[in-house]
Amino acid sequence: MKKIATEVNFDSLVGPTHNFAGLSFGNIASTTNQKKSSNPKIAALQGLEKMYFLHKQGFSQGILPPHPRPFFQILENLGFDSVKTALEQNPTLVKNICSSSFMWAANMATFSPSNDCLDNKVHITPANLINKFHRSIEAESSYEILQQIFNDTRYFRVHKPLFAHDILSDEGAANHNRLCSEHANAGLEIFVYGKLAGHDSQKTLKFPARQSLLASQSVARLHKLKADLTFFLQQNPQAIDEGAFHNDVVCVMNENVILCHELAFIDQEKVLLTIKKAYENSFNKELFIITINNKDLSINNAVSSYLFNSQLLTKNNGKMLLFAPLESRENSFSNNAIQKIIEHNNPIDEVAFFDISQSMANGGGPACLRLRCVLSEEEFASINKNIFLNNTNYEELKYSINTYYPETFDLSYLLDNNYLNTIKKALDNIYQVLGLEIR
Ligand code: SUG
Repeated sequence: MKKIATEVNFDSLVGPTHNFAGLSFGNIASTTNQKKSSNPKIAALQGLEKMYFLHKQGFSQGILPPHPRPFFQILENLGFDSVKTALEQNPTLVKNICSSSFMWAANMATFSPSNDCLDNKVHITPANLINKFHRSIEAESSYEILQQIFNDTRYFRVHKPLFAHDILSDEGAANHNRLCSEHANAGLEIFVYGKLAGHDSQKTLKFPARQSLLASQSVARLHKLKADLTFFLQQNPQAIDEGAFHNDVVCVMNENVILCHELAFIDQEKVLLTIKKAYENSFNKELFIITINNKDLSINNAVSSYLFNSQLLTKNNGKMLLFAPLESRENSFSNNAIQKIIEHNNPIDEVAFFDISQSMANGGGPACLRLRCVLSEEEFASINKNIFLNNTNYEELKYSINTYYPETFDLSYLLDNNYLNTIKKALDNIYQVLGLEIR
């Protein structure tokens, strides 16, 4: 068993073409806000301040760079002779190549710490995100970036994304959870899927199920996980149909806590009891299952407040902080539920609310914005230090955003070379601060 240094949360910086394009059918915020005007500068600063707040609270914070956008090669690949023609013929398609959706790092990959894997290596599989076109174009850059960061092959194995087909639809850590006695030790890995394989196997009536069991099983195989410590649960189709497009919209887990909505899973009581037994037998410690009932917080309110999309973080004293979006304080049902969680006997004893409204308007809460990576001391030491947030790179990144990020977005800007040069400068600066190459 390796000694674990820490859980590092890696957040991706928002990109300068962040906008609200209504690209994610099944994600209610994305559809509702598609006409809203975005502010890329404020969005990026909100994301950076979120990271800095957690860094100052003593949590390890990693930074992922924005993917290069607009992704003009896609227009070339589709036979357009110029951006102007593409804008005239299919503006929606052009919106896809501008999306800053890579900012939801929970969808970047599935990460398994070395203590969970039979070969004692960290395994990482970038998600193929094939359910939405604008997200599927992230997979290649995600692979490149993860390879650059986790490049010491003594410790890390970065796999290629699963083959890009509906039956292998993979949305990464948004449908993956881990329970353990403490981050330092081996854990149970819990994969959550919405359909067995292709879309013909989904049980939903309205919205698509994004994650397939076949994809989750493949990732578990690639990661060499221990069969008796690996579980596959099915999302409740009712929750998906009411807007819980990823499991992390209705559930969050950390060490010995499961916090979830009553309608998160199929056969919920039974499957959570099986997990509780496995957890308590393996780790000799109590597992707390905190279930919020539908009568106290409907799925509708869970989706609009994003209570369950909070980050659950273990503090130095062993207690947990619920790092929640501001919207979950503004919604009286979710605020009441949070106050009850804190008063009851369980490890969560504190809540902090944070404003990430630019991300929330596209359906991305605090937990969507981060990829959790548990690293041993040696693994941590092997990684380029520039990508861990400190006071210096925080100031440098803030400077790049304030200097080069626009305060609005419009498709017509893509015809303006000054605009394109400025956002290129933003990316060049950010990659330089992080000590990474744009590939
Ligand atoms: O995939 N929204 C993202 C939100 C992802 C949230 N992630 C987690 N739950 N982990 C999505 O639906 C909206 C883009 C737009 O419409 O412009 C978008 O892609």
